Formats: sequence, structure tokens, C-alpha cells
Amino acid sequence: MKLSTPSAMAATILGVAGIVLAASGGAAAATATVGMTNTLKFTPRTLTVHVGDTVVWKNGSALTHTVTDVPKLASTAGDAGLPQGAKPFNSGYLDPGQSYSHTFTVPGTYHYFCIPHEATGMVGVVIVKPARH
Ligand SMILES: [Cu+2]
Repeated sequence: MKLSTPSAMAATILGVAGIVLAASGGAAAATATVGMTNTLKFTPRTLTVHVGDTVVWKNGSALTHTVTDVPKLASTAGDAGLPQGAKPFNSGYLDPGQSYSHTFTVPGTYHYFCIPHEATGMVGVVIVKPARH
């Protein structure tokens, strides 16, 4: 095989890495989707996934929302919460049509909220169970 350009080299490296990822772990990681609505809700409000899974939040509304799990940014204690060892995350402002994704690596219960709509109850929960075996 002739690798004449850096991009060809990169494509080859990525291809090999893809095979390794697909073959390791015994179970493929999954992707789950949460919607963000005009009625100021995350749907589903509570989602259960497994370690290694990715959640994609899609703003299908006409409003701007955030996906925020940063305890110091919450007006009400308990609207944000993370298991020990998990890092806070924050999408920033998502315009209509935009998405944000987060891959969960620490099991436990995550309470998150939308910054502009926390006061009106736009909060959600992700429960992360140990990795599939
Ligand atoms: Cu919102």
C-alpha cells in the first residue's frame, strides 16, 4: 500500500483505530437522543444509559436552550448534580436545530437543567449504569 499524502496516512490510521474500537469491549456503545421542546421540557425527562454511551440532545424547538450540569450555575440546589469523579458539562446556548452530545464515562445519576428555563422546570436526569458485559 502506498501512502503518498498525509491525508491518506490519516485515513489509514483512522481506519485501523475504528476496527480496534469496534472489536474491543464486547458490546457496542449506544447513542440515545433527548429532545428539547417549545414547552420547555427535556423529553424523555429521565433517561437510562450505560457507561460508554453517548447522549445527543437535539433542540427541535424554536427557542434557545442549554444542557447544563454545573452545580455552581444552578439557581436551585439539586437541579444540577453529578456522581463523584464525574466532570461538569455545559453545552452553552443551543439555537433551534442545534445539537449537543456528551459521552458518559462515570456511572451514577446526573441531574441537569437548561439555563434560561431552569426556573420554569426545564430539568432532566440521566442515569448511567455500569458498562454492558
Ligand atoms: Cu430551555
